[in-house]
Amino acid sequence: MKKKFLDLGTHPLANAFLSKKEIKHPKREYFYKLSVGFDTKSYLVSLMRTVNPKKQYTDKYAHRASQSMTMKHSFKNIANILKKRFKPRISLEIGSNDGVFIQNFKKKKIIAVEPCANLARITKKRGFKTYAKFWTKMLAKRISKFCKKVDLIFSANTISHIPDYKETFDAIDILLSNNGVLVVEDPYVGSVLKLNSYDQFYDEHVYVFSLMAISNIIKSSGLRIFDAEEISTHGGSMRYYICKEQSKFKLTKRFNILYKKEIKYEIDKFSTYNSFSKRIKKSKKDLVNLFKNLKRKNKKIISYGATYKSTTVFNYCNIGKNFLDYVIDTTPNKQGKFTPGKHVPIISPEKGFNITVDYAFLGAWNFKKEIMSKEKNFIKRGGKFITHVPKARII
Ligand code: DWN
Repeated sequence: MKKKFLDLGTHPLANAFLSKKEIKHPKREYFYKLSVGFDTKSYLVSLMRTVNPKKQYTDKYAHRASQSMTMKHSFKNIANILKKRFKPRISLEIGSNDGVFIQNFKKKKIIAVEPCANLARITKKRGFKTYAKFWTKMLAKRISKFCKKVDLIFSANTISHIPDYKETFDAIDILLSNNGVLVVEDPYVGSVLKLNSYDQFYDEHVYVFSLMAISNIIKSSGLRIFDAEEISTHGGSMRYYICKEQSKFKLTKRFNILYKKEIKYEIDKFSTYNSFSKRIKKSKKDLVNLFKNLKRKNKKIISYGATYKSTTVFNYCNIGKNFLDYVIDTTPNKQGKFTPGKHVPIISPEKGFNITVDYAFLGAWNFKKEIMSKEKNFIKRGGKFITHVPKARII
């Protein structure tokens, strides 16, 4: 039974950055109720209601995974590890975005699946076989006509975005070879609980997985987890190594250690999520008070990184032009647009990150290390960063 534990109010689509034209018709902006629940049987954490993927994954999709060095290095590293460990004859990526993972494979050795046409065009142009489709059993059957089976399926920050997980994993079972491996990485519920990072919840993040929950939901597709590792990307993620029920792979030691950790932290108890919800209410109050105090001192505050995550923070805490002068972001197709719901202008760092800025909220807090090392001059001249994870504070 799914029990609601967090109500974040009414939100726009996290990816719905508005153009100058769209901003003139604010009434046309789509809003939905964002609340999160816990399933007492499967232990799955998920949105209480989902948005139609056709509204979200269009040919205007804004996120470019290659906009961060951290992710480029992370995907290069895991690609080499997987090629070495599993020696796949042929691989496939579900949710290939702008090709930041598949670019580490020979073109003939990997197939890309990416429903957002603007992104699929990028990898097609680079010579990769790309299906601009949603991942379904029908697509898996179509691809199996082209290459029979695949030995490695990789999917980062995608499977958690697909409402029908039964369809997703059944489709994987169709295409994966008997001793093939599915590697999934997604934001980890253990990290969300530890960091109070409620901004991992938005329309695209239908699920925030745990080892326990994934193990439960893949069973009916004839799949099982045999290995797992916690990774630091995207604010704390988990990488799941999954195979067919009858496959040769044995449970690894690190899987058992991580599974025991989930039992210790009561990932399977509703009360864990109730206490999280109380911490989030306090986090909101503390962040708004921090902004109010800085504005009382006439400080100039911007946000660093027009992230989908910060769409949740700003619309939950009612942070907009009342506190922020603008948002800076390196992604060209976000510059000149306005943030979803709060309509704060987004400009390039070249234009906006200058000596007039006193404080920068870390919208892209998951890249804190990369950002702090990049912005040494800002810090040296007395500029300060603000974050909300794990607590609202000035860094
Ligand atoms: O799951 C998802 C993750 C992978 O990407 C998608 N549903 C949507 C998206 O979420 P996000 O926008 O919260 O992801 P990021 O990768 O945290 O976004 C970082 C943003 O910050 C990008 O727009 C690029 C920008 N950025 C910047 O302006 N300066 C990033 C860095 C590192 C920088 O130095």
